[in-house]
Amino acid sequence: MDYFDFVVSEVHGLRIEELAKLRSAGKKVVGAFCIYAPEEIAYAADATMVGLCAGADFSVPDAEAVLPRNLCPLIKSFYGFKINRTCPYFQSSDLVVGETTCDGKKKVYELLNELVPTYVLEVPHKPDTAQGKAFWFKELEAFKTEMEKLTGNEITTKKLKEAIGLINNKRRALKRLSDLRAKSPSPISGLDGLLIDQISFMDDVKRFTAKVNELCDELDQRVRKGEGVASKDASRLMISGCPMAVPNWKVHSIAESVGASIVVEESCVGTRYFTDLVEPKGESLNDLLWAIDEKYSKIPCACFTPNQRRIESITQLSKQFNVDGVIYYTLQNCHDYNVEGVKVERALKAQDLPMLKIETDYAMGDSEQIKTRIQAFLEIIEEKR
Ligand code: BJ8
Repeated sequence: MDYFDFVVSEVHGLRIEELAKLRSAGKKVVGAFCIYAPEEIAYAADATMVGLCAGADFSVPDAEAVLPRNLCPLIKSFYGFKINRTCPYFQSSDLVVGETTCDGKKKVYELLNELVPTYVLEVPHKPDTAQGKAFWFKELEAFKTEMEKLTGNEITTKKLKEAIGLINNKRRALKRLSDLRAKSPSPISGLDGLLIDQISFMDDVKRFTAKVNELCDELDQRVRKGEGVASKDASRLMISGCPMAVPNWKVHSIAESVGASIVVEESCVGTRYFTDLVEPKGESLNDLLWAIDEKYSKIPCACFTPNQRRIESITQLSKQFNVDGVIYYTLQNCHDYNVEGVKVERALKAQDLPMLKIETDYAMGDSEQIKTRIQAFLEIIEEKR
């Protein structure tokens, strides 16, 4: 983990220096908030894509001076970061890519555009349908043109193919790491697993992929020796819900401090990012764009309707990771994930799996209350066993 701990310690230092060097060499940096931003297309134009800061509480008061308070903390956090200019990734971005997922984000991108050029992708809300895919294809084409305009580089078939390979390799490495966490005992803590997923949006892609694979080689050995971070009978939990952007480690650190073992995150900072690869069925530029279309249409974000794919994914993951319970994690005022929790709870009940719903923000004021609730949840799981 030394490499990843080092990256986090230097997340506002060396990585920013690297981005500055790229920019002085004429390359463009594109910031994004959502895994619907098609990285493959940005990289094919020789741009670098980075995730923007959206997981800290300290920027929220600045945002609340402008935005309504009853808005999701993730949105307030990123808007505050741009107002107070404290996110160096924002400050290093030539363009920000937004998307029409939830209403809060969609409207705040209009305000963000007053502060930094913001390009908004229109995401179909029924992405799994033929119409949805056709619509998204047009958006991908438009995004390709936008990236070519920004960088001055033409996106050729060869370039796009290479970029798909680059990002597929990153997703494969993350999936490999995730699969290792399915072992009992899990060879790595949930907090470390989350940290690596978070870093995947900030670090240099090739270097990051190599380091994740190196770590997996080490973890393979730990698994062979039966070594784990938590005891073999620690309750294995899934976290499912809203994404946890850096430095949001609240629920993981609380849950693991009271003896739980978090083994999987059904989240965009987790399985939703790396489960599917872009798998072209042909060699032309159009074939490659359709393959990107296909992959992104499978992301089961709660903003979409209906979203049965997510329920199926949670069911499948609960079996693969042999979980004893699920913490359903939502950010305050996130209607999509809050409402979808009803269906998730029903599906888990049908499997006789307990679920604890935690709705919170980035402040630490409710930490003790969350701790008590998780402890009580672990006792319920213990009794069931
Ligand atoms: S694909 S989950 S990364 S939109 S900002 S929806 S928490 S109210 S982040 Fe997301 Fe893309 Fe979907 Fe994934 Fe709720 Fe807040 Fe909206 Fe949020």
